[in-house]
Amino acid sequence: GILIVATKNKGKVREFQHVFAPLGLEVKSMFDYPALPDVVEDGVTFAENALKKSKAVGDALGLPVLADDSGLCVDAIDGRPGVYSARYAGEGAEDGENNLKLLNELEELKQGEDTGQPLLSTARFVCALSLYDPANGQELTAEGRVEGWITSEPAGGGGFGYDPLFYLPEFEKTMAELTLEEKQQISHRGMALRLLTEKLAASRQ
Ligand code: ITT
Repeated sequence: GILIVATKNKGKVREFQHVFAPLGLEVKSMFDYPALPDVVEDGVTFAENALKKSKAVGDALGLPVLADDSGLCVDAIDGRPGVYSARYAGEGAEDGENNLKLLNELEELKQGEDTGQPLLSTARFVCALSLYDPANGQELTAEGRVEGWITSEPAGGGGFGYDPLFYLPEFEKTMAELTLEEKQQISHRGMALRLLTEKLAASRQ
């Protein structure tokens, strides 16, 4: 079978493939449907944006669609960038530009009191998933999160986005230093996927 994920983020696609390929599901993304228009993500919550994406693409294709809206919430800057995580340094910004902007902002905050400490603020990754089936209008939502710290010493080549800056004290590693498998076990996306699977099973009983 196939699973359509309403995303243009290659990092997300890789993580969904890692989970669903062993189950015999081929993951299709918006790279496979280039004619579909971009969805405007103007919701104020992750869940709202996830539903906008699954609904727009699901209705356009007439097939069940999974969507992921996610981001990084940093405590020292009042939870930003939050739902603006993908475009923090501007529309179409690269991961590196977003990461640099975040580090600069946090370094500026502690100007004058150089602590020499690499850990700049507590933070969390949040992931909202929405599974929408246009055949019956059913929508399932699940949210996952993971707590960590923003480090001024980026590390790791895995993952995507803010992963090199997201330090996990219990692993003494950043998210980008984990394997796909390890990230899946602890990440906001992994948690949301497990919750969604449970909800899906319950809804089919
Ligand atoms: P789609 O909307 O096409 O799925 P996007 O990248 O625009 O792709 P979002 O609007 O959900 O997706 O923004 C999510 C951003 O949050 C993403 O671009 C990263 O910067 C960050 N992010 C989300 N999950 C992450 C993860 O697991 N690791 C690192 N950064 C993550």
